[in-house]
Amino acid sequence: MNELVTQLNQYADAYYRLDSPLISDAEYDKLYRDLVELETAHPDLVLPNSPSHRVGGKVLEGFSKYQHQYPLYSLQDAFSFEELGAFDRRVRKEFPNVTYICELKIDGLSISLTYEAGHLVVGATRGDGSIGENITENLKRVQDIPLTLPEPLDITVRGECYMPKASFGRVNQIRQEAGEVEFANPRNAAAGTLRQLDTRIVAKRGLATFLYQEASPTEADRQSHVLEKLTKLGFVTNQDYYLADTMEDVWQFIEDLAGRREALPYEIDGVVIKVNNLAIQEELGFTVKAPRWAIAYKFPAEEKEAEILSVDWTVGRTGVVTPTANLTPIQLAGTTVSRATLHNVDYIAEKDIRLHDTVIVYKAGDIIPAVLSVVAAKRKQQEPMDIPTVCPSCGSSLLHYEDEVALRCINPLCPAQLKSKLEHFASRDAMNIAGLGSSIVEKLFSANLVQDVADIYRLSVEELLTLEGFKEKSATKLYQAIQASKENSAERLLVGLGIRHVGSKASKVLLETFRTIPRLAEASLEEIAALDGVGTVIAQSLTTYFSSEGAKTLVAELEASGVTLSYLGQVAAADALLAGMTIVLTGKLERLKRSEAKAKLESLGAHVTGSVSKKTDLVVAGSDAGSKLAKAQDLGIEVRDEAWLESL
Ligand code: 0OW
Repeated sequence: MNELVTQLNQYADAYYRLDSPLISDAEYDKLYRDLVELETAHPDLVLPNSPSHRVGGKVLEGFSKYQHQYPLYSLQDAFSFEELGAFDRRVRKEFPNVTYICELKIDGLSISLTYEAGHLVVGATRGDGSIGENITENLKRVQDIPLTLPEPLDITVRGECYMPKASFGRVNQIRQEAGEVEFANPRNAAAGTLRQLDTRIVAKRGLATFLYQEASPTEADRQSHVLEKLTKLGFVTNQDYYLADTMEDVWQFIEDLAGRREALPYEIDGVVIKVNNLAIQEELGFTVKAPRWAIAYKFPAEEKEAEILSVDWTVGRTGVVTPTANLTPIQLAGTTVSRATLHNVDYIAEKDIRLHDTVIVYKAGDIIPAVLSVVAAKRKQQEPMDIPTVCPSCGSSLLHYEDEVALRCINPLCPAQLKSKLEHFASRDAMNIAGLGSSIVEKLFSANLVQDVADIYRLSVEELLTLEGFKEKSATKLYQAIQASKENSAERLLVGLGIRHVGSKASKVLLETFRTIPRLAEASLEEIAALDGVGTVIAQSLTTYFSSEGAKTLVAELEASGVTLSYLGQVAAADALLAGMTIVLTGKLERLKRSEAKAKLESLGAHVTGSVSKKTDLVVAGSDAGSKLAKAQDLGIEVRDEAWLESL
């Protein structure tokens, strides 16, 4: 067995990692069959690095959540040499002799691999950077990911999982013949594949990886040595990197790369420029979201011509009126595009964009397409675009402040704004009120049952029953979802208030520090700005918001309705065992009291709630557990028992 496993892994490595097969597929299959014969005869002797772990089907119920031991960061973006220059000046101010490593920015999705004693134990997606999904079984079917390392190391590594262009072509060919929707691009194909619950599908999709980081502590002194170390450990690293002394060198590499990008066997969307010296990386540190020692240069997006057929003006949550052009349909970056944003009135004026103009449209990354410029030579319409003077939603006059590019409706009772505010308040990353989406908000609003978010908590089942389409069951369900949302930890409420620049990351940091909304409301600008990764823009936005009468009233009303205004999560260290996990306790516990069990889970950073839902990450079930356990099993949620809880 040892001999066969060593041989087969060597052949697989040569085939998948080094792209240079040593034997024919038939010879490989013959050896593989011999191994499977032995393993079937002696199942207790199967080796951990046997290739047989990579095949065979497991159809999972769902993916359990995985708490990353080391957070995964995103990257600042740059779209021009000037922006790279600004980044370089910031870094060089502190470290004049800094040098960079330029790595191709693989257009796949981030993965994290954790090995214990040299065996792969967890493979996970990035998720939100601290909680991802456990997709170990799928990643074992990515042939170039080693199941075991040449040394018995405990190590966590990060990289990009992607679909090579050749695999992408083949996969879409098969989908087309099967009458299935084709993937728009290799990135979506890779993401869709790793989301597959049937692992056999993953094995056939020909995914690959490039590893680029050792997340656990490393003895390496520079990024280029990290890549060498990862290669020695059997990982695939991208050797098409470049060491640059100056940003001019970096730009030279980028221009050279732009010329050979199409010829690469995989898609890239830019270049990741990192300070090569790891000690300097350590000094520069991170913002809330991204390292200060790296930047991603993104190649300009693909562009196409189209005609503007008409323009829609929509009022958003903050009262900003946004113009969107309806276009003659075009193919752009693999998708059909028939709408593109015109950004704002200043942009329209600046570019002199008119109705029926032929315009250049581009799509940068995953953001929605935008109109870039007018093809003057094809101009038909002489009249400039007519800009609305009154709000399309409430008819009040629109304002265009000097220092702002946007047209604004400032009517605090503007229906469009109030509706968007309500939708945002109930959305997934905010109060997460299931069932309170745009259509229900529309009905509540036109029935004059709600004006602002506090009204949501005054709704009764009887009132909900008056809405068209609501029956006893659905009205009660929505009512309960609203009531349950009062239990949310206050950072969700803070997100729900829709304060500009205050998203879920900032909300978490703010409430971990200030603990309650009222305390945050009275915090000074300096106190808030002093928080790591928060800064003055967010601080200014918060102090302005909380000083307004409307905010004071709203917070008081929410408090009166019994909405939680305090941070419930223990300030458990980010790497606490259960940090960020939503857990439900059910059934009778033999040895622990329910309150003790709840306190223990919370001390490990968990958020314990009363009802099982899609948001639940884990259920701890004692004896005689009833409907909640059944629901957890239906939803494929991980279930643990009391003994597990005691073992923590
Ligand atoms: N896509 C890539 C790539 C790379 C990480 C390390 C800390 C922050 C960024 O090829 N070569 N190197 C890094 O370095 N990240 C990459 O991709 C990132 C991951 C998440 C967002 C980007 O895609």
